[in-house]
Amino acid sequence: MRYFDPRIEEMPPEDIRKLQYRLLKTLVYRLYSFSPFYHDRMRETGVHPDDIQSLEDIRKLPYMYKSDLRDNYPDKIFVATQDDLVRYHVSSGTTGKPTVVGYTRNDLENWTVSLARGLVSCGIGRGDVLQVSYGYGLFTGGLGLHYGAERVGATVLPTSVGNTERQIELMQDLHTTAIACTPSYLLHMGEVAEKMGVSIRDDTDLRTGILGAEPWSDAMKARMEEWLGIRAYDIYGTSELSGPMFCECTAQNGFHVWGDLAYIEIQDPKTGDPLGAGEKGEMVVTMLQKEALPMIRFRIGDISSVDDTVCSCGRTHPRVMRISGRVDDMLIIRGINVFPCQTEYPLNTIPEVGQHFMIEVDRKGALDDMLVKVEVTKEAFSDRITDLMAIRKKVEHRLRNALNVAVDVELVEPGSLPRFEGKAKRVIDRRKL
Ligand code: DLL
Repeated sequence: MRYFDPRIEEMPPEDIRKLQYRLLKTLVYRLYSFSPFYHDRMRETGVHPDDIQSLEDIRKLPYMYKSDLRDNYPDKIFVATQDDLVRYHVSSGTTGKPTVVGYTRNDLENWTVSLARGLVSCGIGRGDVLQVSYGYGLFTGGLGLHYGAERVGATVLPTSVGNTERQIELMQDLHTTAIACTPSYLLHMGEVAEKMGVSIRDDTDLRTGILGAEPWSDAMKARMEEWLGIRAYDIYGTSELSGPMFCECTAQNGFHVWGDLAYIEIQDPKTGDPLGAGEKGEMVVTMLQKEALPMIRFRIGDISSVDDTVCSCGRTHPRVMRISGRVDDMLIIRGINVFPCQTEYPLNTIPEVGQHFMIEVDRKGALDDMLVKVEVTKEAFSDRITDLMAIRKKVEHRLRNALNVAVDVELVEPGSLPRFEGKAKRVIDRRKL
C-alpha cells in the first residue's frame, strides 16, 4: 500500500490551507463559546473569533503553555463531559506536576489515523510484525503505536519496555520486521543481543526502526542503520498533541505533519517573530481537530525548521526536520548556549567512541565546567595510555568545534555508562542542585 489515505495525503497545498482555515475558524468559535479557559484568554488578548479572517490571522490568537495544563490540573481545560471521555494519558512531568490528557472517541480516531498514515509512509503494513517496545500505560508511546499499527494491518507484538533478553528471543521467534522504541533503547537492545550471541543484522528479520520520543542525530541514525541492518525513521509527538503523531516517510527527510490535523508555526523563541521555511526556531502547534483537550498555539518548546515543498514521496503535507533541541534544555556554559543533543553528532563521527555519553555540569568557583563522559568502543579500549590520550584529544577537539566552548572529556570503559529503556537522561546539571 502506497498511501493510507491518498485523498488527504496528496491534497494540493492550496486545498490544505483552505481546509486549515475552515477548521481553525470552527475551532476558534467553538472554544470561544464553550471553553472558559480559551474564552478568557481571547478576551484578555483582545481578540474575537470574527478577527480570524485568514490562516495568517492565527497569529492574533493567544499562546498556550505547558504550565497552563499544570495550573489547570487535572482536567479544568477539558472541553468534554465525562460521558464523552474514553481515555486518559498522563505525562510524567519531570519538572513539576504531571499533565493529564483526555481523549474523546474522535480524538483517538484521529490519533490512530495520523499514525496509520505515517506507518504506511515508511513502508509498514500487512505482513509486518511490529514490536512495540515503547511503554504501555500512562505514557502515550505504546498504545499510540499499537492502534496505528493494527489499523494498517500489521501484526502487533506488544512487548512494552524492559525484559530485554526476552524481547530479543521474541524478536527472533515471531520474526519481528519492525520495532518502535526510543533510539536509546534500540541501542541497548543491540548490545544485549550481542552479549547473547545474536546479531540483529544477521540473525533477525528486523528491517525497520520507528524511533523517537527523544532527540537523536542523523549521525546516530546512520550508525544504527549500518550496525543493525535497518532503516531508521524518526517519529515525533508529545502527550499534549495526543502522543506520537508524525512519522518520517521513506524519503527520510523530516516527518510529515498532516495539515488537516495540525498547523505548525516556527517562530523566534525570544521575539515570537515568524520564521520562514528552512529557518530554525521554536515550534508552535495548533491541533485543528482535537476535542477533549484542544490546543491552540501550543508552545511545545522543541526547535526545528519546516520544509513545505512537496516531498519526493508524493505527499504534499509539510515536513518538520529532525528536532535539534528544546528551548528549555539549553545549557549556558560560560555564556555560550549549548544544546545537549549537539554533543551526539560529533561523537557519532568518531569510530573509536561508542554511542553512549553523559554530560555533567558543575560550577568551579565562578566558572561553569562541562564534563562529557564518553564510552570507548571495545576495539579501541586499550591499556596504552598514549592511545587513549590521542582519542580523548580528538573528542575534545570535535566537541569544541561543534559546541563553540571548551569541554573536558573523560573516556570510560565500554558498557559503564547508564542504559535507558525509555527516554535517555544524559545531563546532570549540579549547578541547579
Ligand atoms: O514522547 C510522545 C512520543 C512517543 C513521541 C513515542 C514519539 C514516540 P512526551 O513524553 O510528552 O511525548 O514528550 C514529548 O519528547 O516535546 C520532545 O522534546 C521529545 N520528543 C518526542 N519525539 C521526539 C523526536 C512523547 N522524534 C517531548 N525527536 C517532545 C526529538 C522528541 N525529540
